[in-house]
Amino acid sequence: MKSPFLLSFTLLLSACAPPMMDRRPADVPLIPAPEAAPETTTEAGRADPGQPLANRSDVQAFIRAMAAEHGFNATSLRATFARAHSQPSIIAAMSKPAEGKPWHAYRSIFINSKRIQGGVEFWRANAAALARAEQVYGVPPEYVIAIIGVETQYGGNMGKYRVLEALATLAFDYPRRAAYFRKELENFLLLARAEGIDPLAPRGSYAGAMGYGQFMPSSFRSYAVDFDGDGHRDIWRNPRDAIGSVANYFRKNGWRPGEPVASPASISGDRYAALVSRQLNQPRSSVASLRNQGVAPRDSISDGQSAMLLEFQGIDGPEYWLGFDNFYAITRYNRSQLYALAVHQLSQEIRARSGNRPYSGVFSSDPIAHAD
Ligand SMILES: [Ca+2]
Repeated sequence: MKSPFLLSFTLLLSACAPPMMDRRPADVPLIPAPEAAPETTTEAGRADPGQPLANRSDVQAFIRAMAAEHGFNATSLRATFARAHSQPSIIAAMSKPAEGKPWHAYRSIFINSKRIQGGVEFWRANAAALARAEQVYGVPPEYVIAIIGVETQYGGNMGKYRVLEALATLAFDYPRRAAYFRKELENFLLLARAEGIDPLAPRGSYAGAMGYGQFMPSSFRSYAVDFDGDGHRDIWRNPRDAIGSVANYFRKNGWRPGEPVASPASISGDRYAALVSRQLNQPRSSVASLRNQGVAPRDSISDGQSAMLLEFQGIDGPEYWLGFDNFYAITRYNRSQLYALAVHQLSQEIRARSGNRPYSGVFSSDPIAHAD
């Protein structure tokens, strides 16, 4: 696992840090933490959208560091930053007030006929690459598809910001996450050089997430693969590379081939309430021990499977689910139980609509209403 993730996860657990911005779905901002008071900035560090980034002393210091540490040509980097500007709209987007959606509202954004149909079509169009990704990485097609569907509507919404400007804006004009985004900017310049891309060309989200699966630059460098062997890792225009990269990300972050993801749960007695897992932890109880405490999967799941009890706010009250190790693996992609359940349910809908058998015999026994 790459270090920014470890760092961010540690910060998340400390409960005082902002949420991870890495793979936020483009159309559903996760909840930004309340804004900290802006730290004092140097004269040169103040946002001035009219001024090219290359004119600022903090950017010039960054360029010198990139030249010293990574052998970049400072003159050409200055020329690049001379054509880039800090974007106040990005700071505004990062500073939106916190807004949490209950599960039933979150769900309807992703589990609807448009997103399901898009997934069916994406599967049809990319069947060979998806099948090969399952062979190589052990991740079933519907989960790779659901991730790409939730993140970017199958590539339809990959973000309109220049990645360089998004990362530089947050590295130099957003003090509370400056260190993280400075590192991502560094990773971005390194990947652009390695791939032979003009750093001004790639587009992404306002937080610098890129391509079909919305990879941050550090994720790109750790997990992106050239899945069609053409010599380029192109997660922006090449769905085959995007598919291989998402599957590789999962495999490297704990996906267990052949194991289930989640199951609706039945509850009885009064011991279940204390068992609800509200943190993003690896499941630690066995299905057998949960069963002894009044919590049972509605799908057929082996007693030895590790599980955690999850509670979601449905329209008619709480819904209970068991999440397994692969549910936890999905939260490595985006640190949210809502996100992981949306990916799981969307994947099952896509598989069902594609006329394929359910994965591992695990399929929600509950009819799922479609909110369109
Ligand atoms: Ca390729």
